[in-house]
Amino acid sequence: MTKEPKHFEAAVIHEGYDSKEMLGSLTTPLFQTSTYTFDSAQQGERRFAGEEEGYVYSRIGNPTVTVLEERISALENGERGLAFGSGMAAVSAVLIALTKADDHIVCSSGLYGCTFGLLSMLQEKYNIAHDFSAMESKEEIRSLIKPETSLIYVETPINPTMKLIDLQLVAEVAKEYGILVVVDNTFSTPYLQRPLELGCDVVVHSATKYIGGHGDVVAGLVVGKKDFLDSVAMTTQKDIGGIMSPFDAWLLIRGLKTLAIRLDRHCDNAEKVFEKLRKHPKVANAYYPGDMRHPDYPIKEKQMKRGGGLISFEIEGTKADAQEMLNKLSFLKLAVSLGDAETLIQHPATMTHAVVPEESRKKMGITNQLIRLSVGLEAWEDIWADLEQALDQV
Ligand code: LCS
Repeated sequence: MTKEPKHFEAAVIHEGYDSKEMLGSLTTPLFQTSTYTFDSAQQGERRFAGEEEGYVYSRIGNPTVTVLEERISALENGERGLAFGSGMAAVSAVLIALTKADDHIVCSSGLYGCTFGLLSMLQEKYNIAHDFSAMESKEEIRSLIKPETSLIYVETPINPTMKLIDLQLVAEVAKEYGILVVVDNTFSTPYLQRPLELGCDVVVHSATKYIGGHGDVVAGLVVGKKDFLDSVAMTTQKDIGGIMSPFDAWLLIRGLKTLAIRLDRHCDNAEKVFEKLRKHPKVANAYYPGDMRHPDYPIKEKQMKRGGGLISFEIEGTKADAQEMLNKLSFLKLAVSLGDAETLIQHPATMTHAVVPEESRKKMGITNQLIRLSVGLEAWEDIWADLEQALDQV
């Protein structure tokens, strides 16, 4: 870009791409290529030695993917972005890059099921231990930090309990110890929350969700300081190789253009549906960070533009009642994933967080009656009508 766009709504459309460099093509061309030709053997040598800029092989870089990486980096206000083949590829590339055998990680007391699974695997294979923390005060976090603690890993809002973590508070403690804070910003996207601006060091995304927004891609993104991302690019990205395909990058560039307007609609709908849901007699508890009664509402006010598109709620009754309610839905889709145009609803204890042992699930607040709702872009009245008729039948 010759002139930087000022607003987020312009950046999601323009950042990282200049049509003048691409024969005037309005949309980003799809470079569906695995490799790149060299003009001479010497040029190939210079490119591999890093003495000359240019593409060499698509596991190490691809022009379509580069546009997405530059765009997400600008949106998160980072220095560099990297794209991966899934959110878990992004999370694992960062965690493996930042740890060595016998290290220790402090993490939020609630994590996506496969992130929990990855931490368990790191513990088993490399003795990288972890402790969960509610992160409600600096003292509590400090009490868990050991000499071998190499990072703090935070999800906020936490999947699926919708609890929030004060990112500035966590970043301040991490600075005292010279360790990094990694934040999974999947639920908020940079439109609603920008962890790097609050002092955190690395942001990871499952771009499968709101960033793609259309349920057609599985992808991951990482943003942070150039030095760290350069090292990830040349180690856990290049050598483990969980990269994003050019076509998926192309789809994400397209999806990102409408991120702001989609999220505004997701939030509008979630606010409306939540107000109805929390008053329904079959709903025992309902959790939405945009609700003033949510215990973490002050944190939402501090760091999130709006409450997001996800709600979780507990059915009055048992696991069987929760499953019964899901079976009674007529057009709302019973599926994992989130952030799509379609409203998606799922049962965390037996689906997204089934890999988490029951004891740990209980500590995280994932009961058998808990249901997670990703409020879609349909008319909220239609979403509520379907939920209401299903609840009425429980
Ligand atoms: N981080 C969070 C917060 C997630 O919710 C997910 C996936 C991931 C990372 C991993 O991303 P993936 O590799 O799937 O792109 N969450 C899912 C969920 O809640 N339902 O289905 C997948």
